[in-house]
Amino acid sequence: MATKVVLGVIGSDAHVVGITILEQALEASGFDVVNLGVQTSQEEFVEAATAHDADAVLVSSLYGHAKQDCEGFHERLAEADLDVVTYIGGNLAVGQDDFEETRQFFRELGFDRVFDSETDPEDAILALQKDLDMRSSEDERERERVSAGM
Ligand code: B12
Repeated sequence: MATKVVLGVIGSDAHVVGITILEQALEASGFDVVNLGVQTSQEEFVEAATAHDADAVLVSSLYGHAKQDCEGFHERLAEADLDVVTYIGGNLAVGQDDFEETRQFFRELGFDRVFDSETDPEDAILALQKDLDMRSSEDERERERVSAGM
């Protein structure tokens, strides 16, 4: 079964080109993509991830309000009992003078990886494949521990 990825632009942001490119690149790499499009609320991400039993949620933001738009996002995912890989990318802060600070901010919010606007979609896809492989081998080890009564 193909890996399912939910993708969207969060908040009131209407920049559509980046996620369209990401959608195409993900599909070309064999992912099953649910593209929620622009101006997607946190609730819509959570509902789609639940409805499609997503493995990963990819959030895009270009217009400089990602920090506000993403506050509480991971708490909502946790409330819905969703244990998914989460990435965010785009133009994540106004100005983006120090991307390391921006990366740190979003890592602390709970995103597994944070990408800037220079990101080559192929690099993000390689990272995603790696993170999902790692998760499935951790799950496998956990199942073995449980069945061995450990
Ligand atoms: C085209 C454009 C618009 C168009 C959008 C048309 C459309 N429907 O898409 C219009 C004119 C509508 C627009 C409006 C606005 N825009 Co505008 N826009 C741009 C512009 C020129 C290009 C964006 C683009 O399409 N890039 C091409 C795609 C391929 O690149 P990308 O979007 O960056 O996506 C790539 C990466 O970022 C990354 N990526 C993106 N998301 C994700 C997510 C993940 C998980 C990963 C891994 C990677 C990833 O991968 C993508 C593919 O390579 C940029 C400047 C620029 N050069 O980036 C400004 C820019 C994004 N806009 C900006 C602003 C401020 C606005 C407005 C607020 C302006 C205003 N005052 O009204 C409004 C916002 C409206 C809204 N509600 O969203 C600012 C944002 C500033 C900031 N973040 O600090 C920018 C950077 C311009 C600038 N230098 O000031 N905009």
